[in-house]
Amino acid sequence: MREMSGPEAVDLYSRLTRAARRSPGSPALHADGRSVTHGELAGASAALARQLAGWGLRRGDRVLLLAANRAELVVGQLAVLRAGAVLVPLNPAYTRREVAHVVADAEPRLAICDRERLPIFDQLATVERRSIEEVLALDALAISWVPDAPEPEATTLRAPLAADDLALLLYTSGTTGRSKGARLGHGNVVAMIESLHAAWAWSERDVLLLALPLFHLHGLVVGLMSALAAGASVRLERRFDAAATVEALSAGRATLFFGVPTLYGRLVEELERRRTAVDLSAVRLFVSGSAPLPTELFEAFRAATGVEILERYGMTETGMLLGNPLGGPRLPGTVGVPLPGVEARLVDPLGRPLADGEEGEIEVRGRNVFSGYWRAPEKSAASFRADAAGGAPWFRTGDLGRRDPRTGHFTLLGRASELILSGGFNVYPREVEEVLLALPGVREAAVVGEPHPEFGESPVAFLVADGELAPTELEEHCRRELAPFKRPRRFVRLDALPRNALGKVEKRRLRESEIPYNRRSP
Ligand code: MLC
Ligand code: AMP
Repeated sequence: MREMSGPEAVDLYSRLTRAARRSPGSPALHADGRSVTHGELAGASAALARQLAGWGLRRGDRVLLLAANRAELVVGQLAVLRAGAVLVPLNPAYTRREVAHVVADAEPRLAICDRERLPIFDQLATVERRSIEEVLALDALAISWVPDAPEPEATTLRAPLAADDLALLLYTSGTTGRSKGARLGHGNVVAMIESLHAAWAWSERDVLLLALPLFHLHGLVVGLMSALAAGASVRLERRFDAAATVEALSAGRATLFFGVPTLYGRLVEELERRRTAVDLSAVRLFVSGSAPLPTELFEAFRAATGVEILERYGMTETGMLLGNPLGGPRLPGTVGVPLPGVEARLVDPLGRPLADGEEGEIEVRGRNVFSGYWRAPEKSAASFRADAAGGAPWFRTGDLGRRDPRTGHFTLLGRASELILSGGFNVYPREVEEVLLALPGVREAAVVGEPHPEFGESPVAFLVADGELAPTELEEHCRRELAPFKRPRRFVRLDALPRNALGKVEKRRLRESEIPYNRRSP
């Protein structure tokens, strides 16, 4: 991997706007019918960064972003980085309770959101929103699309940043039921981007069709930021529409497409529905990740298009880790080999390295790996393992896998934690259980993932309740407290939860149980 030097080595904003200095007139973003060049994007974000600095935004301040995919959101993200502040992106579908947790934990000084999301900040309790000094609607920001020429370096606004200065605080994981902020420094994100540039041969001629949300690492870093840093361009969609995607791809409007398996499932349905052959040859690479790509889906996509999807594996805490090769064989059911700059190994429960062919937990290290969770020193320490040879510590992914002795490809075998992956979004059983337990009458709750044809997995809730509990009451409660993808697809009422001799709920038995379907009827 080619190492960068100077501010671009560690300053994410400088890296993202390098193309504005080299080829300002080249296309950067197409969104909501508007096309913007790299120069215009840098100019708009520089102007907004000056406004934010004038308002008093300081280096290291956290800024909450709560918005749908749109050009103004990209300007807002870049402006925050340019000002030396920290991006805290959040799902705009989150409920009051979900937003409150992140606000209380990250203590942002500023929030920037879509106009429709303004009311959620009024719904927060005074104590929850005490850190927020201002909430700005994206629609009210005066964004001027004037190319940035006079002030090309981000560092004119502030002292130079170091590699471990925070760039992103991405809320993820939460075996305790509460999501934690993964602290990604400028150096981490630049390393993630450089690794993908090398692995997938990004060039300024690339056009990425991106319909993934910009509040997760996949859409934000793997998609948007990698593209901007390569001097390439992004066709940013508000939401995924299979028919429009097939139209755009077959019309040659993109060279790259990134999706979660759910999107590929919908693309295959659309392609099969059309019956006539569709030429997708303008797209040089289709990538899938964030959740397992079933082998049948890989084969169905190949049958419909002649194209092999490249499956890769990563995490919010680390960026992308393993991937099938760009040039070599893409083996379905595997997530390939370590990406440039990433070291990966398998260990047993005591942390002893395993031989090829043996099953264990995947551990990784590299400049891409985060420094820990926000204000959670114990959780952070527990997620790393010291290196026996005195080298850099290993991050414990919690994912189980095996490496094929012949091909060197890794296969994922499941997770050490109970995380449910629904359409590429994480659902933490504990959070859903806590929400259910807050409803009067619910005595015990256990949430597990069950296979779902479209989303891969979906949550199902097993409940022990006193007296009558109307299904509508449960649904209404979940609608109030949980974003749609976290809501249990069905509720099953039991007299008691299965427990082992130590009193721990046996989730495996629930997952494997033959309990009748009993849709939404506790
Ligand atoms: C939508 N719905 C979901 C859902 N997405 N339900 C469960 N799980 C999901 N993921 C529900 C909606 O609420 C709605 O319910 C119904 O499905 C139809 O909605 P839709 O409008 O068709 O959904 P859509 O907007 O098209 O969303 C589907 C999707 C989205 C696949 C585009 O889920 C998505 O963007 N997933 C990607 C998540 C992601 O980027 N993860 C990356 C994490 S980073 P109803 O009841 O209202 O009809 C990471 C690291 C790495 O993991 O390795 O990349
Ligand atoms: P997140 O916390 O949202 O970053 O999700 C990271 C998790 O997604 C990983 O720990 C994996 O369990 C899962 N994941 C990502 N990519 C893949 C993949 N290609 N196959 C299976 N699981 C994946």
